[in-house]
Amino acid sequence: MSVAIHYHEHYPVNQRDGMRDEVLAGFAATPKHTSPKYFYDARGSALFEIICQQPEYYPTRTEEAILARAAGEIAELAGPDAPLLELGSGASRKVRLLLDAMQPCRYLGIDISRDFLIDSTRRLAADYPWLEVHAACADFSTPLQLPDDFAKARPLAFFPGSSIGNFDPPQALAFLRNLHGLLPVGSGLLIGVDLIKDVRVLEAAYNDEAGVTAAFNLNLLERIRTELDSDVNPRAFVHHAFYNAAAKRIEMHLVSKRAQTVQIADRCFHFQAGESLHTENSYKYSVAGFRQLAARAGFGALALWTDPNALFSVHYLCS
Ligand code: AVI
Repeated sequence: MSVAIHYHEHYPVNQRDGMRDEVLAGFAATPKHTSPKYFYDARGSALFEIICQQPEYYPTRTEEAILARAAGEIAELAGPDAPLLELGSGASRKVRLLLDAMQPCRYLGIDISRDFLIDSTRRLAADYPWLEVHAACADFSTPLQLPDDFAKARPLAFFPGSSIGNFDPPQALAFLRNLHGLLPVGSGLLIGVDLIKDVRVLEAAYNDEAGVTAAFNLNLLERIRTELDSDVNPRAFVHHAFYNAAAKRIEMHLVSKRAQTVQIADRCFHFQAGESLHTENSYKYSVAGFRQLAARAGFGALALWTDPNALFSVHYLCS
């Protein structure tokens, strides 16, 4: 079957230059850090999908169960003519629950990982022949622009997986404000948000037995090595993830096994033994805490669903 996908290139940034400059700045900073968006090359995106299937990583299956239960109500709240837009669409599996319930005429998937986006929108277009499928390769942590068909209607924006938690609170607020400005009045935002819970459950989710999260974290160094002309050796670092209760976040780090100097694009960076590169934060919220943040961005709370163990929340916000 032939499928029509409309590709949008709103963000003609030179991605490799942007990554090099940001990685160099992060390695030069104290403490050393990198942006989690650089996890998602093709291998990183594939590893993330495997993380989502690990028994310890509860967010994916919990959010899917919530969406399966709430899909009918969500479709009613969105209304019959709402196009669907998905931020950070990844493998676009959860969105199928919404497509089945809403039967929208148009879908736009936005993701930073181009090949992954193309694959997943192709699969959607093949499985939903009645759906007009659009794809935009973009970094949704920078200002976005919607294609006309979406900007003129009142879309339902879907931001699943608690990806909002990978922004620091000021960035999360800026992102939500930007999204609020982008969505026409009367649009909805359906957003998955991971909840604060027992530290053992949280830490197990980021330290799975099979070592997939460790491979995902270390793949960042492999990406730097191959894409940025670097001699960094991923085997000289170890994965470390823990819950920082004061900051309400899981922190992921790559800890240097020994004193070493790493070269990236003609610059040298020294690591002491035990020194870490901070690669990700994953903030956890209370329902009230997240509603406050959303309200500061201009969103009203319309509906909320959680699971029986209060592990995860899905908020329906209105702009
Ligand atoms: C994409 N994001 C919401 C995941 C999270 O849980 O913060 C990324 C992740 N990092 C390690 N495991 C999963």
